[in-house]
Amino acid sequence: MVIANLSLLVAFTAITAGAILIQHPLMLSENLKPLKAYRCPLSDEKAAQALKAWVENQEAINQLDHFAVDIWSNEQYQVGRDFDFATSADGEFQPPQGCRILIDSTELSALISMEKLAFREMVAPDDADWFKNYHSFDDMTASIKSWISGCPLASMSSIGQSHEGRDINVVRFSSETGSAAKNVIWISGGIHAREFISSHVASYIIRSIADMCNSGNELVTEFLQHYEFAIAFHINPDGYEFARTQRRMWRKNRRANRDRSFGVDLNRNFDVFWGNGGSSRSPWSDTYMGPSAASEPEVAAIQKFLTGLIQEGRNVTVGVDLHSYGQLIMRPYGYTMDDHPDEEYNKQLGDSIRDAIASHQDGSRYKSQKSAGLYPVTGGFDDYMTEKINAIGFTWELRDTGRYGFILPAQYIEPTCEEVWLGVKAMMRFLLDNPKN
Ligand code: 0X9
Ligand code: ZN
Repeated sequence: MVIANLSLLVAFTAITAGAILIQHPLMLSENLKPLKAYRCPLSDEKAAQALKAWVENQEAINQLDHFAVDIWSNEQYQVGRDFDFATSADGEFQPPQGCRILIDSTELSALISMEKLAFREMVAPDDADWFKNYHSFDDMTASIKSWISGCPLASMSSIGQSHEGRDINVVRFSSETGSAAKNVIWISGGIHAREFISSHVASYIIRSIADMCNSGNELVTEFLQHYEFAIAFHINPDGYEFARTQRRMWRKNRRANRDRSFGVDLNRNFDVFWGNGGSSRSPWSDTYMGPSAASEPEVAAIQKFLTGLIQEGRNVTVGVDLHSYGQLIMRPYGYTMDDHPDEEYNKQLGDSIRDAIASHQDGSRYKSQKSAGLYPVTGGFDDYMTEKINAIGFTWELRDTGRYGFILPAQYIEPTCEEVWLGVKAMMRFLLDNPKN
């Protein structure tokens, strides 16, 4: 889970030789400073309000001083939920009442160090250990090219570039015959930089479908008679590379904002009810909506690609946007708890994905729910899919539920990929058995 990065508000001003430098202490050494994570159960309204007041006060302190608080949960303080945050503050720091340490600083630093070691650029694309490691954007892109190279149904193309000029790549699997020429399933990973597992799961899905070209797979073969896959494995590559090499908890893209802050939350920038709640106008916020709807090149590229499909007469049936963490299969809507007209169908599909994930031998328990049930947002990719593309816009929050949070140790990459692949297969089966049109 999310969200707002109050640490970004920790700007301090130094006056050096007449020049004013605004710096964020974490920019200098975030990965060197010990971080620890806390969990605060919001057992009743009083506890929720007390925590909200504490965070708001902390925000004020952050602007003046040095306690960096990085919120991992959302800022809606719902009773019955947990509120998770990390801080690099030292011994003087007093957590709010009722909060307990979720991951202590020794463990969190060890996890980050171990994760750095798990980035193996030298693992060959066909190595059985590929999914036991994390990978840079370039390494992942090269590996995917290699996996699909022998598969005539597959192609990879760039639909646009990020702020820093990296490609937003889409891998398409299409038999281009019959109704497959009409229906498209979209899957994306990496929209939030620090959610490393999401792009790896997207890569696993690509590899599993590509494997069909070598070994054959009845379900995939049948599915591709009726549907095309379009899989964008890394839609925020700049953010990912920044999180990977400089600030592990980075969430947004890397737009240079006017006020010297950086980044827009791409999952608040889509042209759907943009700026109408659940996002921030402050460029320092981790949920900054951006200067205008679809202002970000990454978002504009995706919207152009998807609307282009519609103009070609294609039908985008399902859009899945992969995130972490929380283990949730979330269906429309994301901005309101109102039922979608196809709520029954969407719920059945979501529930079947949840059940398939749990059926894996190490399968995790996911919850199937509406996206707005987590918290309502506007400008989200899921609602863009639902409202503007007429697809079922899903958000899947992958492992875990907070034990490791965003820093999911590398040994869990493979089981997470495997269980989610079972979910994707259940989705294929469901769509074949219950065609929408
Ligand atoms: O806040 C988000 O963008 C998603 N959670 S995350 O922790 N991965 O950042 C949840 C988005 C759910 N979608 C909507 N409520 N529309
Ligand atoms: Zn996310």
